[in-house]
Formats: sequence, structure tokens, C-alpha cells
Amino acid sequence: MMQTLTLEQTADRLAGLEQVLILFHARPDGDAVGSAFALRRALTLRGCDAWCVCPHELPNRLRFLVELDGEDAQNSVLADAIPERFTDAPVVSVDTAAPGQAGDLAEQLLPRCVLMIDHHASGTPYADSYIRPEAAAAGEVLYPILMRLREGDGPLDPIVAARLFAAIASDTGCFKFSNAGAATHRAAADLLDAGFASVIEPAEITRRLFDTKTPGVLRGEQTALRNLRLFADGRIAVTTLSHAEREAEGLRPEDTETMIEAIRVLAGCEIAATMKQADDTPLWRVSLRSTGPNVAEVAAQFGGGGHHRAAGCAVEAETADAAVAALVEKLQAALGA
Ligand SMILES: [Mn+2]
Repeated sequence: MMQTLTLEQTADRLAGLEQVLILFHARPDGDAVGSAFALRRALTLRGCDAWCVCPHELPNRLRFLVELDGEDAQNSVLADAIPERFTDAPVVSVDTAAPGQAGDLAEQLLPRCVLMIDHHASGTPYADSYIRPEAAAAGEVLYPILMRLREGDGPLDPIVAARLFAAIASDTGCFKFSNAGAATHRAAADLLDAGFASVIEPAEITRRLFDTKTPGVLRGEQTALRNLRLFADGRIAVTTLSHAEREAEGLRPEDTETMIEAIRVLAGCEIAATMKQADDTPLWRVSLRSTGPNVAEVAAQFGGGGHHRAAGCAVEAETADAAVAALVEKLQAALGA
């Protein structure tokens, strides 16, 4: 029988560990990495032997969070890098709401999971858990736990504080999303008060997380802006990426992920859409973002789905023009335009 734990029970359970594998979700983001490595650092300082593991390797842009440990930085989070001494070690997961998010590691590691620490409301618990859906980030959930685990009543270790700050910044879109409530800001302020600028400046953390783009991403956004088409007096913004353009520009999938962000900022735009041709086929993958109209209903008309303000589908068409025309007809209907 799985239990729901209190803050005190959660801290006690962590305090009792002598060795642990810290699991975090596939396609890791700043919250997952910041939280997992904050926990690793906090437990290591207590003499616990801890190692972080994830079904996917860390993106380069998040490696700086691991490297705050200097020479002790963990090189890889993949399963085959786990030192042999952890073969039977208990597992604690962070920011991992359901078994599916553990990817290939689920079968091997979830039966050994003794504690899941998370902030997602709609997960599927797979172990005794401490879940705070009102928290914006796993880092916000961990903050009071790690305060309990520190030695004495001094400030938090600066590297732990920096990682928790990065985790919270990451899941709130740099304190910009609606999940960043007063409690979230207070936790972040407490972490700033703990003082970690000697390790890394807070502004350097947010610059690396939010204001840093690779040349490929810039070229992807350049393509998005070059191909921008407006409809319904600018209430609809659509951009396209054909297979030929992708090849000509040498764009990898990770270079085209922010195309939608580059166009949805347009003033007066209510629905933004990107249409990316799937290889050399007559299939265009569509991402939709909305400031109000229900784009999940539009996506459903093409066999797709999603949320009210963010959805996806695929449109079949021989050319970009035909793909845009087919989609825009439905978008205009959704707007009543
Ligand atoms: Mn998270």
C-alpha cells in the first residue's frame, strides 16, 4: 500500500538513507536537473552516497548546473554510467509524475523506489510520495525538505541553493508563468537570501536558462519569421518549414522547437501555428498556441488533440500553401472571423 507522506516523514526518510539513486524524468528540463542535483548535493554533504540517473542524457545547456560541483561533477546520468556499487541501492524520484516518465528505467528502478517527490497534480504515484500540486516546481517542494536536512541552523549550502533557484526559475518560465505565486517568489527570495552569488550569480543562471540560444535555434527562428503569414487582421499567425528548407538550412529538430515562440509574441495575435513538413512526405506537423480560442477543438478536426491553449495535429497537403489554406480555414472558423 502506497503512502502519502508529510514533510517531516519525507525529510526523515531521506535522512535515513546511506545510499540512493536519484531518478528524474526523460527529456530532462531545468527543474528536473536542478532538483535532482540539489538533492544529490544535500545528501552527499550528510555522508550519503548519491547518484543521479535519467533515461536521457542532459542537454548541454543544463550541464552548468552539474558542473557547479567542480571536479566532482557527474559526467553522465545514463543507466550504463551508474557505478556498480548502486546495483541494489534504493531509488528516490524527483519531478517524475508517472512511470512512463521514467522511460526505459521504469522496469529496473521503480520497484526500488522508496520515495517520490513531485509537484504534478495529475500524476500516477508509483511509490510512497510527497506531492505538492500547489508548488510551481519540484525545486519549490524540495526547498523546505532540504532546509530540514542541512547541518545545524545555518544557511543552505550555496550550490544546493543555486540549483533549487534554477529549478524554480525553469518551471516558472523565469517567474513569468501563472504558477509563480507568492509562495514561489518567497521560496526564490529565501534562496537568494541564502547567498549563492559566490558560486554563480542568479542573473547568470537566468541568462543561461532563458537568454541563450544556439546558432541553429536562431536560424530556425529566422526561418519562422521569414515564412510568417498573417490572417484575420493579424489575429492568426502561421509559419511553415518545408523539408527542402530544413535540408538547405541544416536545421535539426532541436533547432526548430522555438519557432512557435518566435511568432506567438506578435501583438494582436490570438492563435499562432507552425507547420513543419515531416521529411519528404505530404504531411505537415502542426503546433498551435492560443491566447483564448480553443485550439484543441481545431486540432481534433485534423485527428489531433491537446489543451485549450496548446494543441497539435497533422495536416495532409502537397504544398505549404495548400497546408496553410486547409488549417487557416478551420482557425478562422474558431475565431468566428
Ligand atoms: Mn517540474
